Amino acid sequence: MRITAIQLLPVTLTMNAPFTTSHDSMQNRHLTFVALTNELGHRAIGELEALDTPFYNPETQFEARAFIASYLSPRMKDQNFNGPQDFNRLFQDIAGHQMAKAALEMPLWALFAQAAQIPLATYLSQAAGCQAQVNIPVGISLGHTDFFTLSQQIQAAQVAGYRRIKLKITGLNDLSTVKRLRQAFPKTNIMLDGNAAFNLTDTPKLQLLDHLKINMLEQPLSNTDFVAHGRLQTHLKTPLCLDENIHTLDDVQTAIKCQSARIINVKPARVGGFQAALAIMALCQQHGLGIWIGGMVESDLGRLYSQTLARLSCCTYPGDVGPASQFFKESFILNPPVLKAGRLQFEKDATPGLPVDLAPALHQQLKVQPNLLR
Ligand code: OSB
Ligand code: MG
Repeated sequence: MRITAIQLLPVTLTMNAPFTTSHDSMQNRHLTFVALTNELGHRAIGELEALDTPFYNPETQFEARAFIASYLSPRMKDQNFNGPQDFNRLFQDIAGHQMAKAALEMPLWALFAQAAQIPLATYLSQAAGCQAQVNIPVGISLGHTDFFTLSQQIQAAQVAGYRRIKLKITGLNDLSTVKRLRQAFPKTNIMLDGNAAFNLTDTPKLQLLDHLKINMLEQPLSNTDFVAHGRLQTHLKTPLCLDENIHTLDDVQTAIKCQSARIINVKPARVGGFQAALAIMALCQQHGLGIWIGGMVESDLGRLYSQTLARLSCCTYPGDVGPASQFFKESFILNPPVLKAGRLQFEKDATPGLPVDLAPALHQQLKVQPNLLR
């Protein structure tokens, strides 16, 4: 397969409400659609998931967009791909830039699935050696805010049927809010995401969580520290989950060696795409680590990729892959999967590739968008 055209389309989405973590507060979501066309005229559209700020990971939306335009796209031009795995062979010498790579790699998988005349979910499940499910339980990630607002949001999430609720915590002060929320919602499946807000000296305070039946604590400590997470886990019954630490398969090996976590949040964008995500999921399975698919506040179009990955039966927890309407009013596709009683519903697999009906405005914009490979 040859990629004959690559188009980049920057978009800005207005958030329903700011999404706040310990790293930053997102007011608008800047994204870049990456449309790949092959010699058969098939098109698949990926999305660059880097944030505006370099706090969650080193890439930023504006720099990664420029990197795709100046470096990755020209190198992709006229290359022959025998399978989606050829992507990583072509780019293996480039250190890092996982989100930029993923924006090109994931739609390439969709094009190969289309060429093979099978749905992307089936194509991925064959590569992974597990089943693609027709509907999946999902969780929701609630941004940091006050007790009263969170109480209302948790109630609404329960009405929608979400299977677990992730609360963002930004420091020790938030532990008392978590305690109050646990009292108000004694039965709710709650997990916490620290987004690197804590350090090891907080261990005695974090032990409070062991009494609050918290499902897991995601990334409490620094973005790069595997040893400290391993130490913290020896003092906590609450299982730790890693997010920011994991950029590569090697990072998962390190986490296993240091016993830094019992669960891995797999985000295909953060690890450079589907091939790396599948390798990480296989390694987690081998070592008995839990797996779930995380989100990057994607548009409904970009979210389709993480939602498709989350259909694989090797995922052991509900992911942050619910409808993007949680964040935005704008919609780029006409047929996003819908949530019914906390389960995301997918079409009975029929259409090859990643079946998307583009919203007319996006369709129109791609007609006038410059082709980087011209
Ligand atoms: O830490 O999981 C995170 C969003 C942006 C950056 C980091 C994180 C998040 C989320 C994802 O919590 C929420 C979602 O997309 O549903
Ligand atoms: Mg996280």
